[in-house]
Amino acid sequence: MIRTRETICAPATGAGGAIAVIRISGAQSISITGKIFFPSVSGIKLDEQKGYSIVYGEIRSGEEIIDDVLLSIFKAPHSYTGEDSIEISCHASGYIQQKILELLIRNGALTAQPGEFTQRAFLNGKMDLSQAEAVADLIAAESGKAHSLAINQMRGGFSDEIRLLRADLLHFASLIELELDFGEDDVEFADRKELKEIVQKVLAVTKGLTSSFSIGNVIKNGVPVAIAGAPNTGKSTLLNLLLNEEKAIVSEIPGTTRDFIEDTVIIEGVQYRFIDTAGLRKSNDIIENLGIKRTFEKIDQAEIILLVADINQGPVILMETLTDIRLENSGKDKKLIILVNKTDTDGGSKRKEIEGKIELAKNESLLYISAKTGSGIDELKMLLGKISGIDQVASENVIVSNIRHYEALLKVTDSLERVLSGLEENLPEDLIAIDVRHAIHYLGQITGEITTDEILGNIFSNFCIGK
Ligand SMILES: Nc1nc2c(ncn2[C@@H]2O[C@H](COP(=O)(O)OP(=O)(O)OP(=O)(O)O)[C@@H](O)[C@H]2O)c(=O)[nH]1
Ligand SMILES: [Mg+2]
Repeated sequence: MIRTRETICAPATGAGGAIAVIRISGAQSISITGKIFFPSVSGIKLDEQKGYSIVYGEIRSGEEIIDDVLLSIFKAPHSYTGEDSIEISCHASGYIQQKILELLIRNGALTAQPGEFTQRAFLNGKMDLSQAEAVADLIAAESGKAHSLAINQMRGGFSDEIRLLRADLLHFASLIELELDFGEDDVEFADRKELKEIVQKVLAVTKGLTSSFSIGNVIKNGVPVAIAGAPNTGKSTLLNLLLNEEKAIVSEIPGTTRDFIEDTVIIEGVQYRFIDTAGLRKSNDIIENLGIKRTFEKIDQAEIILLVADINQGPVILMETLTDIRLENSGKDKKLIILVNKTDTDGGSKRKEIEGKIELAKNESLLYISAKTGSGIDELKMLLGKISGIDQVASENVIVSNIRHYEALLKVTDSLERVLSGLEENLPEDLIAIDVRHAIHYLGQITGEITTDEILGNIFSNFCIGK
């Protein structure tokens, strides 16, 4: 059930810090707060305050002084939710916050559900649904790129794009439905060529958007990079170097890493998820074999594979491992970076043996590195940025990063492809009109022009309390 009349309250800040903010929103915000707040300048009345004003005073529970606080007052519709709202800035003690919330509730406010403030902002037309979702992404953003993606979406970049498409399709629908009204007379108001052009134009955009999802998804969740290779080649040493932390155990005993080890790090504004795996070899050890099985699973889930080899093993062994990985990768076309490691142990002769012996496919690159000294690691970081494709993403590009939007756009594309083939096969207008209506419907789901309580419930229940 979506509630809209009640006045709600919740802490808006997380644990830690000196000051906490408690938020109240709804028609009774000011009167409820007025019952527990005592201004330091007597005679000040909360309900006479203008929006955007700040009042200093005490929160009291009967005779007991709970805290010295500042109230920020917002008047409908000029607030985040569009309703009258108050933010109480108090000291960040858990006791104080609990006490203030209790007092608010005792005076008629209800505890806010996760995302309820943002849900109200949406219901009151302060933002559309995709903008509301971007608020959650913004809070969760861990890297510069994820942040700019969320900010762009929150400011309506994505919504504008969707609205333009929807307007084009509504225009299309009006043309074709006009014909329907005159169905008997067999008139054709709409020029078929023009109709086709509209659909082709919209299709091109929706296809572009859906294909941007793979990049949007990795920007949001981090680019998964598997570190694989034969035992003892220096995979864990490389992981530790990239993370700048002694995360994985390193030893000269082959088969040290058995289970995979995973952690994230941000390089040049992009989040990567590096996954160190068990060394690949034929083994009779049950546990090691389980680890190797997991290595293949991790390779499967990765966008990029770092294949680590020991320069001292020479080209023959390197080709063998490479062949195995290529076999695993066939048909998947993941990007592969071959890292010939331990170059610090080579005077140059080993490198000469390898150079020119390995033919690289188009999705493959090769670098000489030393995980011990760090040589070649800057080149590796640059290469990662380049081949993940994220470097090329300009901040003004509209990119889909939300799976709900992605799924809706797939349905739009599907419907439009049916429209196009309908036009080509000269199907009757009423059949074509149905698919156009579907496409419009799914576009409307993204921005929330069309929505259900269930969709809203799913979206906002994933928010944090107080947002
Ligand atoms: N000289 C040199 N030694 C290295 C380098 N990288 C790793 N080593 C050494 O190689 C040995 C194996 O390193 P690890 O990082 O444990 O290798 P691994 O690939 O994770 O090995 P497994 O987990 O057993 O598959 C250790 O003794 C490391 O100190 C390097 O660049 N140069
Ligand atoms: Mg290891």
